[in-house]
Amino acid sequence: MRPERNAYRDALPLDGFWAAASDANDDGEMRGFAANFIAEGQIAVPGSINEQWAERGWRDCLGPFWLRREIVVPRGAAGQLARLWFASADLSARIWWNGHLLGSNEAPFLPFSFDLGELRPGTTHTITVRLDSRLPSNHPLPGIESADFTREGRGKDEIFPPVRYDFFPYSGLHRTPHLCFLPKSRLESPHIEAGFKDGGTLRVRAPSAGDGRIVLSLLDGETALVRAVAEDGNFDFSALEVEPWSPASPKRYRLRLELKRDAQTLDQIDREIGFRDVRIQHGRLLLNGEAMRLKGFGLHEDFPVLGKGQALAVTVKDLELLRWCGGNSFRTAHYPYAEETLDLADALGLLVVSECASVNLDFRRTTDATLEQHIAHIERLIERDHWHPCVIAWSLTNEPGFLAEAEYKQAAPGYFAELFAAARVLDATRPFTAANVGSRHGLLDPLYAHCDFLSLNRYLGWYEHPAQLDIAIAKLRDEFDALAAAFPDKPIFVSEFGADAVAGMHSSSDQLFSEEYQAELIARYWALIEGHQQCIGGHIWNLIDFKTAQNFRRVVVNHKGVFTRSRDPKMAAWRVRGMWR
Ligand code: GCB
Repeated sequence: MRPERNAYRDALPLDGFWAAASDANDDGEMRGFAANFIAEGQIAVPGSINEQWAERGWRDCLGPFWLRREIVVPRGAAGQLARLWFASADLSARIWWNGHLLGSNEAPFLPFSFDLGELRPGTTHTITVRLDSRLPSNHPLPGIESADFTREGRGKDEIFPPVRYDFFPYSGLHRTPHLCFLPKSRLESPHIEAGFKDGGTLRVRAPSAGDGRIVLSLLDGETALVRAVAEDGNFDFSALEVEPWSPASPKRYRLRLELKRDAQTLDQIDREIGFRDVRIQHGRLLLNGEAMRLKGFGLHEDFPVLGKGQALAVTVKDLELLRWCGGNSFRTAHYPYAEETLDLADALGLLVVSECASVNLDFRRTTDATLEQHIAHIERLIERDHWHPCVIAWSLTNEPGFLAEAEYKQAAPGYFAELFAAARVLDATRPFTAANVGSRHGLLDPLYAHCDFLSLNRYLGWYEHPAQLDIAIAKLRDEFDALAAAFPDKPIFVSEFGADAVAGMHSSSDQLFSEEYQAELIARYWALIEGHQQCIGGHIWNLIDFKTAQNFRRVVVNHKGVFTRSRDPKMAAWRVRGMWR
């Protein structure tokens, strides 16, 4: 559960400079780095290490890297439980406390924590982190091994650093870790479902450690709309007189949970919640009963120097650019974003398709353990984000496959069936989807049977039929019609479409990489999306140019942004603004 600061709990941010060392031979653990290592210099947290130390040869390295810092326990810690909390440690990590292994984490971009017991104020402790971005090839976010390149008949260095996905595999403590101080009798992570059906509905399950009763208050500013007590922490309300949350009016209320014993309050946590209903009905996406069209973008967490390191100013800037274009939604392609991004989306009324870190699932390598891990990551994602009103759907994976049609159709259906079934148990209030790619797997991807709405990543006019927009649009229209006939109740959503454009490159005719062609392709797709009765919208790929691994298809960045990496508009941004506002 994310750190919170109030009269009962506190949290010490662990941002700042961390001592760093490389481990090129991957023998740091053997050499006792967990207890101590000779620092080569300092790395700033939050931040990716790759760009900070590019000059030392760290840019294209996947790790392992070692980071270490000391902390002095503050005076408020007396009598409290200390919990070391990482908002994420990417892409995987092992953590030591004073040289003792606390544990490891292999879920990229998700939080995890370790309970440390009570710490004596004034004592000094050391936190050591070993980061490693070399994920195994049977991970839900599969890594790539040189044997894979050989089998695929490709040069080992064709993509460098070697990854399956089209974003740079930045390593780092990308979000500020915290040392949290919690009351020993305390609340644990609550489950909160706020819906809207004939008024507000609210279901809360608030577990606690230590006895006491749980008091729930629903506050609108200073006014308490509801106040209720439960020994077991279970609450269910309906017909609450609340305003629904929507893009037009993202009204939020404060949900306060308190743990009390007699007249004494032992703990408190607050959440800004919103009441809304999302459902798929008759081929439409309904928000509070009204049909919604999703207009927006796929994004990335990416900025020069910071890499994937969090900076709230960049978060604000990016969501403001999205709104400037007239967008109402985005997908957290291709991994869970920082929790603050969702806080901001809640406040701005933006709709979010939240995606698990899973791209190009490699069914030649998946095992039972892959599926188990994938489900565990989805569980952690849903636990973290389920209470945000902005999250309207879960995307379980992006472009699974990497196989020819026949092999894929054999390996994938069983995996999908179990994945979706397990996910649906975790959240019955939102639709589930996953993004499929092109026509690699024939017209009827087995993925579709499990999706509540179909998410299509389509690059006709770019990777297929380049510079031939008439053919591209006609083919896409045929595909929409065929899918609508095959799945009359499932809305179609174009989860990615776009074209690369190099800012400043112009052409008077259809020319790949020109700003004109990018703008034209987007406008032609949008006309099709808007005009099709079963299409609920689309997300342009991408809002902003983003850095990728090195390969001959990319000039440093993927240029499909309608803004450059420094956030300046290309022609397409103005065109989209004209279309959407
Ligand atoms: C896709 C992927 C995305 C890529 C994009 C592209 O289908 O989902 O990660 O960046 O295509 O530009 O190739």
